Amino acid sequence: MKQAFITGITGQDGSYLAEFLIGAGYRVHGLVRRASQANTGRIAGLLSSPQLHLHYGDLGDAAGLVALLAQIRPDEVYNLAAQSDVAVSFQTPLYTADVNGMGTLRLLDALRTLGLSATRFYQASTSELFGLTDGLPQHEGTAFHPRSPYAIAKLFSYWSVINYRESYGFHASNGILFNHESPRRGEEFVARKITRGLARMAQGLQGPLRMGNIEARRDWGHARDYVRMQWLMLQQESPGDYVIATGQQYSVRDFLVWAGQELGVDLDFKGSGLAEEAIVNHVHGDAAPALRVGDVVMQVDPRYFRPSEVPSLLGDAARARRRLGWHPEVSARQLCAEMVASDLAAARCDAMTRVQG
Ligand code: NDP
Ligand code: GDR
Repeated sequence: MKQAFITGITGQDGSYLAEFLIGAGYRVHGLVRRASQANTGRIAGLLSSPQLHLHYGDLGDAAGLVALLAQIRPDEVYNLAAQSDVAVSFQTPLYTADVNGMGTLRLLDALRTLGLSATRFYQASTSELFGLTDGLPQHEGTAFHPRSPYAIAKLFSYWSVINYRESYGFHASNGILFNHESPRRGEEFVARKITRGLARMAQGLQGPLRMGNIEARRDWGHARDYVRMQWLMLQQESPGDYVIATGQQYSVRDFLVWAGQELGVDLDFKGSGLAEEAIVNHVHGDAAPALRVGDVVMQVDPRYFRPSEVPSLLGDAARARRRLGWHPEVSARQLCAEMVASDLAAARCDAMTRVQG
């Protein structure tokens, strides 16, 4: 049985990847941080699997990583752990640099010092490396211009992977993934903030969303599609670096409009810049009993603007298509529908509990 080690197994991608690898017959070892409340909700369905083994640890703890890797001797390592919130990285730049940059080096060097150079290594690199670029779409040859402590730390990891490949012959690959979401996405990221927020408003559970730059444009895919590719990269004879994206770009504003439509609510935008609001102009169906024409569902709030923004990301995944035979199966619009349906079901449950309580 092949052994995989996943850091970040409790996160969005880690949970889908663990499901995928267990389904493919792997023994999966996951790194879990000790927390004061359970942080294994996303992998709850896997906890009873005899193929899953969880280990306490942290990317900050080099000695712990060495001990774990010596014990597990994995065939494949997937380094998904990170302080993954770009906005938060401006408030915690040193911590973010340590986890997202040095953390990767700790893992790579643990493999080197243990002589595990045959272990295949996947690094969760990101479209945030591109940051501010002149031309679209972005591809593997596009120059990087990182715009946040998050992205700068990830750039260190990106090059560390290439350096261990070139210096020590590691089978180490970077997946340069564009934004990917799912019903399991963290609630602070914009797509989930919108689907969860509107679903809860529809049930009368919360007031308007406060948001930042709604003109930002992203290339959104589905996390389940993207973890399949992470595995595929490690099955290739040679390592490499791959952009993974849908090739379609939409604005945050578009995503907001779609989420409204999924709930039977059409939105109008009034005002501009810092005074812009989204207002309900038509309600059809019964998915949003608490919303009425004229209700404000979103207000722009300067607190959500970032010190430096990444305005426009659009990926060209031609290399992944050509070499890995990979293509995305879920469109951004379908993704939005799935997320709204999931958040609406949860909001209806919360609303029922509130009424009964
Ligand atoms: P999440 O934020 O959902 O998950 C992050 C994971 O990392 C969690 O399991 C978290 O643990 C863990 N973690 C955080 N800090 C540490 C640490 N110091 N030591 C050990 N584990 C830690 O991220 P995603 O699943 O969305 O993303 C996975 C990876 O892919 C990340 O590296 C992210 O930067 C990168 N990425 C994500 C993209 C996306 O659109 N989702 C796009 C491109 C790259 P806990 O549950 O305890 O918080
Ligand atoms: P991003 O994702 O920064 O691209 O990083 P996020 O969903 O946080 O932001 C996307 C864009 O939306 C704009 N925005 C808002 N963002 C948030 N979170 N909240 C708001 O209220 C809001 N209003 C507007 C942002 O300014 C931004 O332009 C994600 C993470 O998963 C990273 O770990 C990963 O590397 C990249 O995607 C690819």
